[in-house]
Amino acid sequence: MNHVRCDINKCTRNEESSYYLLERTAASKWTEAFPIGNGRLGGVVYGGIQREQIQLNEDSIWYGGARDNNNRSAQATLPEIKNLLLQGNVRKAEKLVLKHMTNVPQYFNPYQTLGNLFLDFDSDIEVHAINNYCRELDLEHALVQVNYEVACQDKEGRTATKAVGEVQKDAIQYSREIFSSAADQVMVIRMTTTAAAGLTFAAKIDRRPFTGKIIQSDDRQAIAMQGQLGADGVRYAVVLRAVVEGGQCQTAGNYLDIRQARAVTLIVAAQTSFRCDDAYAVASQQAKQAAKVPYETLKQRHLDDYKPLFNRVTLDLEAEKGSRTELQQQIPREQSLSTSERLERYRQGAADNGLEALFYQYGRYLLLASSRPGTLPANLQGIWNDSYTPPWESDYHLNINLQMNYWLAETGNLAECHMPLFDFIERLVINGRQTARNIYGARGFVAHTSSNLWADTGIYGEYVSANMWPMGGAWIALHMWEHYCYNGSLSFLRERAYPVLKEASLFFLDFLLELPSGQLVTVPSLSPENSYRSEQGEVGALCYGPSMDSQILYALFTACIRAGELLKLDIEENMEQEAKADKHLMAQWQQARSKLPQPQIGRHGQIMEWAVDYDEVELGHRHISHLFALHPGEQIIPHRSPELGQAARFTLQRRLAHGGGHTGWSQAWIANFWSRLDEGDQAHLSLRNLLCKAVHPNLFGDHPPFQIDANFGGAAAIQEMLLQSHGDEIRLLPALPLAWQQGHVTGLRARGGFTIDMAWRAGKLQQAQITSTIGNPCVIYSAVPLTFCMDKPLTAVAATQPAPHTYQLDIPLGATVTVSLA
Ligand code: FUC
Repeated sequence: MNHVRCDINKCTRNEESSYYLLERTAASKWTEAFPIGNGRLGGVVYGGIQREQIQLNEDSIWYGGARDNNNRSAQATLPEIKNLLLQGNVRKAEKLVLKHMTNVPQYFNPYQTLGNLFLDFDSDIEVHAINNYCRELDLEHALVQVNYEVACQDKEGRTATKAVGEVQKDAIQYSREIFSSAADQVMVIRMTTTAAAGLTFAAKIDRRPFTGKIIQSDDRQAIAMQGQLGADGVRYAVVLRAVVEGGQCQTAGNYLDIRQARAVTLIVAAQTSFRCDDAYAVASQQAKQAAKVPYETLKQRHLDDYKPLFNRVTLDLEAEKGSRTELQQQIPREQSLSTSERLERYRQGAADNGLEALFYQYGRYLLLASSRPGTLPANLQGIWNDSYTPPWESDYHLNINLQMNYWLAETGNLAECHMPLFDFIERLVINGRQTARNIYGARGFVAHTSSNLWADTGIYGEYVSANMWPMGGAWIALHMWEHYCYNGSLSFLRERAYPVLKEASLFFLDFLLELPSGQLVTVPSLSPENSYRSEQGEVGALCYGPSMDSQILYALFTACIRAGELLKLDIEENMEQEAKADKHLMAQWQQARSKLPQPQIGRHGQIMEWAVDYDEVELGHRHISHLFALHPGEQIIPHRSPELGQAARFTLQRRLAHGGGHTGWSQAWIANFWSRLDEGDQAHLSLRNLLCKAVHPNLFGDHPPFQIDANFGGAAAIQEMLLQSHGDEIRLLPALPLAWQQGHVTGLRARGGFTIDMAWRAGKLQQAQITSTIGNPCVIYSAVPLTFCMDKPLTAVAATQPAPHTYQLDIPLGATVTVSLA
């Protein structure tokens, strides 16, 4: 370090934020680094002192081009496969499926990292000279801050050492602030120091060993990397532009060479040919535009965009007086435990309700950072991936993972974040029509277990016990119905949800096979990734009529029927030809639904996973697909069908007793199941297990390895513990665990069009405020008596009681009703 004059200057901080991840050392590995994103353009920030590394992602960086993945020999072989399965000849059927239905091509091409941004600082700071290092991911502002100070040397060249938190008067302070802006579609890295001319560094972007062509801008203030992801893959460009205050910047070889600056703003822009013809032109234009805008304005535009979305929901799981968690909450931020220390203490058995609330808000943060209108949906890793060959290609898995990514969106008041999924589903419909026709000779659309950038719908790869599953499209289509249930938009239902639901249903009206018993079943299919032992002693996964399929179809036909009823009302007077034809579909949906196998209780007392009460091969299997009816479905509502509720409870216990829940997402789903069974303490235990065993130091979910579904599914479970609204009734605090004795939540949304705030104390509802956003009647289920009061004019609200424990009240659009215990 040079001798420089140091000013006393406190680290620049944002106004205090309640939700943050904090560390006191730079990340030494990717899963310690902090993720940022604007839905499309993401980064994982390490916070190094000599070298800063930001690993970069752009959501359309997928290797290779579109492929026809429909095995053309499928249709001819399908009747034989069906017969074999009906006769219990599983092994032979699986061999035929491998050759004739799947395996074209043998594997997917992956979603990949965009590369790395490296900043190599021109200084030789000794480690002991660094003080007060702090790296923070502030969820309320969606930015990473890195702050540290460097002790000045005395005349003999010695640097002063001092205690943590102690501010040295003549220390030099360094600050970095990094965010990815949805408003300006760029990543912004701001660096400042209190030393005059204190920032000298070289910046480069690489993609080793696949680094593209590096080009320099004419004004020598920017470099860019351009390349293509395989011969027919997308072409990409990533641009790095510097705005330097009080120093110089020029391009030098592959670097931006920045010298003696007081402050520097770096702008990163990236585009691919998936969205624009000339990725370089668009990215460099975006970077140039942003570079003209003062840093504070860029930051303000980012905050104006982000904060209103994030702040819609607050969650405080206050600790009891005097508990260790409460003490932790009172500690000033400077001295508070780092996130990894908190996690470690939690793992040792300490309570930390604040950490659980943080995990909830981290889920919402990650959804905002990986899924915004106009982007691709969040894949297996959201948008964050540092590899060229990530696990499962970091694809879209439609047999639980992609769905789980969006369980949080509606109740968590981030319905906009659901939109990329709907755009994607509409692309699935286009490809899925071809697949339905080519593979099955059926109408409508079908999608299987996995998909990718190109929204492929065929049966991919060699792993038959996962991929020969034609239900991905039907399940994911239900998300569009769910979106309608929350916002009540008939135009969304008519123009977007209904066409998709209808086409999903058309496929099954053709594909379902009628058994001699009269039941309609799917075949060939499977219960995701689990296998069974047949009566003939064969072990396999393929079968007819797995329970999950029937349950998904029950939900699909129900959604179609309800959508049909709603839209008929809406369009009756002027019914067009197509709508008239759909009238006939109503009858077909009703009939098909009535012939689906219902959830059945097997010989162990469990919900049966298959149409036959087979033995499971892996009793603790991570998928618990046959409880779809409990969650996210609503066919099993325990207080309405207690026997099925009990069987569902037993199914979970049996899975867990045999080691179930060993992956992050599986544990998250289990927490949701327990919530639907009103088992708050069990749900909380699952959440604890998730945080203890299945998160990385940066709280990324761990499958292992990193998979983001556990973040979203775990956060969804937290809100499911606090509020449920399936089965046409709202339930307040249905699965509150003992550990959350008091707390409050604001801004959660319920189906039917309500926004709900709640406060509770001593484990009991203190007050809830329900605001109507549509004007629908509000039905509340509560085992304890409730009273209701309207805000304007302040009047008691009379509620009818259509059924035991059920209250129905009219809340005018925009009005708020306060609910209290009677
Ligand atoms: C499903 C799961 C696996 C993994 C993969 C991406 O198929 O069975 O555990 O999560 O998706």
